[in-house]
Amino acid sequence: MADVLHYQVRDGVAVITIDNPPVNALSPAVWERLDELVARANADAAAEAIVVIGAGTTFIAGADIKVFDTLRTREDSLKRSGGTHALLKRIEDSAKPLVAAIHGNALGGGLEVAQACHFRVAVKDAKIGQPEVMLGIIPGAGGTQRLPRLCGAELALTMCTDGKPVPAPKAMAAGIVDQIVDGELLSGAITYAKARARAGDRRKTREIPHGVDQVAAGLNACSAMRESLKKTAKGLHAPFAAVDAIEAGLRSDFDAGSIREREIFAGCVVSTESKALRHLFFAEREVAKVPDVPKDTPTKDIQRAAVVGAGTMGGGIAMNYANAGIPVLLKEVDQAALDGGLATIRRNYEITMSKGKMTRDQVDKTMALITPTTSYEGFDQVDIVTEAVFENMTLKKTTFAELGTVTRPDCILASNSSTLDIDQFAQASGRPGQVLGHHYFSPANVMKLLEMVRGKATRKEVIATSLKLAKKLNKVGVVVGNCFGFVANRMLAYYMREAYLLLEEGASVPQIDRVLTDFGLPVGPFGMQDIAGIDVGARIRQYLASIGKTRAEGPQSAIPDRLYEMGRYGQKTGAGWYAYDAPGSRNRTPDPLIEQLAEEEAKKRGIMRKPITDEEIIARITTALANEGARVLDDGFATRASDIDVVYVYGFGFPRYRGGPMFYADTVGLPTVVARVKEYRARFGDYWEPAPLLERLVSEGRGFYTSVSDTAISSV
Ligand code: T1G
Repeated sequence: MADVLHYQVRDGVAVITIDNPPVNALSPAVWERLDELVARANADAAAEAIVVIGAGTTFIAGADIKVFDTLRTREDSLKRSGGTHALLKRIEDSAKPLVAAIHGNALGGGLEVAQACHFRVAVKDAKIGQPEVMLGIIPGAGGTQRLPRLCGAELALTMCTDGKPVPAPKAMAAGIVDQIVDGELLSGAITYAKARARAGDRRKTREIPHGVDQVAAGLNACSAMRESLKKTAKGLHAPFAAVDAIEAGLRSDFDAGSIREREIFAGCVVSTESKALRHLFFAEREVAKVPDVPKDTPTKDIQRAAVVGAGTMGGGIAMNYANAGIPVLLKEVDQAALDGGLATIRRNYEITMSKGKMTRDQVDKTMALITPTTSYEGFDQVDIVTEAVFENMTLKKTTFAELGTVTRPDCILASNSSTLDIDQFAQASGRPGQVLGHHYFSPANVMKLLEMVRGKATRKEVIATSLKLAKKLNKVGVVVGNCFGFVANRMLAYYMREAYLLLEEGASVPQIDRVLTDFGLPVGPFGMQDIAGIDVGARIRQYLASIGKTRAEGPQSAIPDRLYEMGRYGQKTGAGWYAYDAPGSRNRTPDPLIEQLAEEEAKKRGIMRKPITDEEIIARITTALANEGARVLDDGFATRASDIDVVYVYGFGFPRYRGGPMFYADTVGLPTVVARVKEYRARFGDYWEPAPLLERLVSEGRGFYTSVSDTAISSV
C-alpha cells in the first residue's frame, strides 16, 4: 500500500507531505504517520523547522468521514478522540517551529491540524473551514477550543455553526492564517519557517489566553448565536452543540474545554442526524455515477443553448443557462407570451439584486445572454434544446418533431416534462438517441434538483454530457428511468393520495401541512399544491384518465378536481386549498369550504370523519413514500435507494437531517414499515400492498442501507 505521507528535508526544513488522494482525508494511517514524522523531524539534525503540506490539489479536507460509521457508541468515539487530542498536543509541542502550508481546502480536521501547528501560511485562493455541522457533528479535534483563541469566539461561532468555508485573505485578517504566499507555496512556506526558526518563534495555539473581555464578549456571542440558530437551524442539533463546546472553552481552561468538546462530539457522531447527513454526503456524490456510463464516456461541451416555452418553468430554465454564462435562445409562440416571460425573468433578477446578491451590471450582462425569439432561427447553432411547453402529449410530440428538423444531428433534445413518456417524444424527433428528460423543479432557477430521464434509446454520451452540464448549472443531476412521473412525481402521487384521504377521514388542511412542516419539510402538501397550481395536477389526471390510468392505486379523492372546476388553482387565483388575500398573494387563511367538501366526499365514501393524530399523518405519508420508493427500485427506475433520497431532499426539501424518505424508513425500521402497510391494507383496502423489495429486505433482516448487524438505527 502506498505511503500516505512523505518526508524530505529541503533547504534545512523538514517537509511532511500528506498524500492520501483524492482530498488528503485524515484516515487512521494519516494520523499515525503524521505523528511519527513530526517526531522524526524534531530528531532530525538537518532540519531547523517543519512544514506540513498537502499533495495534489488540496491541504487536508478533514477526517475520513467513512471512519465515523465504525464508531458505534459514545465510548468508541471518546476513545478515538482521546488519541487524536493527545496526538495534536504532541505535534503542538514540537520543539521546532511547525508551519502548515495551505492550498485548496483546509477543512474540519484539516484546519484543526493546522491550528495545532505553530503557524499557518496559505495561497490567496485557499479556503479554510469547520464544516462538521453539515455532517451533524462538531469539530472533534480541538477546533472548538483552538479556533476561538486564534480569531475570537464570534468568528469561530459563525464558522462552526454555518460550516461555510472562509477565503484565506479573510482568515489572515482574522488571525487564523499568518501569511498569504504569493509565489510557489512550498518555497514560500520554507522561507517563512526558516525565519521563524531564526527568530526562535514557536506559538502554541492552546496557550493563547482568552482575555477577560474576550470571555465576556464570547459568552454574549454564544447566547446571541443560540437565538439566531432558533430561526436558521430548525430541527438540527449539531449547530447548538458547537456553541456549547465553544462556550465550555470560554468558561474553563483548554483541557477541560477539550474534554467537553469530546463528550459533545461523541453524542453527535452516533446521532441519527449525523448518520443521515453523512449518508447524504456520499449519496450526493454517488448520484453522478451511473453504472453503465463509465467516467471516461466522451462528453460534449455545452456552449450554446435554447429553451422552447417562456412560461414559469421555461423562463427559470433559461435563467440557469444565463447564470452559468451560456448564451440561450428563448422561444415563444408569440411576442406577447415572450414579453410576459422576459418580464418575469427580469423581475426575478431585480429581486435578487434588491437582496444585494447581484449588481445592476451583472443583471444586465446576464439578461443579455438570453435572446428572445418567436422563430427557430439560430436553433441550428445550439448544443442543447430544452422543451418546456404545456404538459400535453400532442403538443410535446409536435414540438420534438419540429426540433428534429431545425437542430444539428448532435444537438441534445431535452424535455422538462414532469410526467409524460420520453420515448414518445424521442420517436417524434426522429433521433431518439439524442433525447432525454431534463425535469426541473419549480422555481427552476432556484431548486437544485435536475431529474434526468433516460429513454430507451438515449445515448451514454448524452447522459454523461447531461451530468457534466448539471454541475455547470449548479444542479444536482439524478439519472432516473422513464416511467409515469419518473421518480419524483411517481412517488409524490402516493404522498398526495394519503394527504387527500387523511383530509376526508377527519384531518384538516392546516393540520396536515403543520405536521409535515414540523417534520421538517419547507411546505406541506396542500401549501405546495397551491404554489405549483391545482390546475397542473388536474390536467395530468385528465390526461391519465384519457389513457385509462390513475396516478396512484386506491380511492381517488374528488376534492382536488372539484376545486379545479371552481377555478381555485391556488395562489395564482387567490384561492385553492387555502384562501389568499388576492391572486398571487402568499398570505393565506384556512377556508371552511374545504372542510365542507371533505364532509361531502367522506359521506359519499361512507366514511365517518374523526380526529386524526399527527403521528398517523406522518406514518401514513412516510410509509406511502417508502413503499412506492421500494417499487421504483424493484422496477429499476432508480439506480440506488440513495438516489431517491437525493431526489426528495433536493426536489421537495425533504429534511436533510432525516436523510431522505428511504433513509428515514430505515430509521423507523423496515419491519415497522411493512407492518404499517399491512395494517393499512386491513384498514383501508388492497391498494395498500407491501413492495416485494420491502418484504425481501425484512426477511433478510436488512434495511435499504443497513445490514443485519445494525438494523436498529436509534429512531429519530
Ligand atoms: N472523507 C472521506 N471521503 C471524502 C472526504 C472526507 N472528508 N471528502 C471528500 N471525500 C471523497 C468524496 O466522497 C469523493 O469520493 C472524493 O473524495 C472527491 O470529493 C475531526 C470530525 C473537499 C470541498 O466535511 O466538502 O474533519 O465520489 O467529489 O467537489 O473535527 O469533498 O470520488 O469516490 O466532493 O472537489 C470535515 C468534506 C470532515 C469536507 C472537495 N470535512 N469534503 O470537493 O470533490 S469531519 C468535510 C468536501 C472532520 C474533525 C471532523 C469536498 C471538498 P468519490 P468531491 P470536490
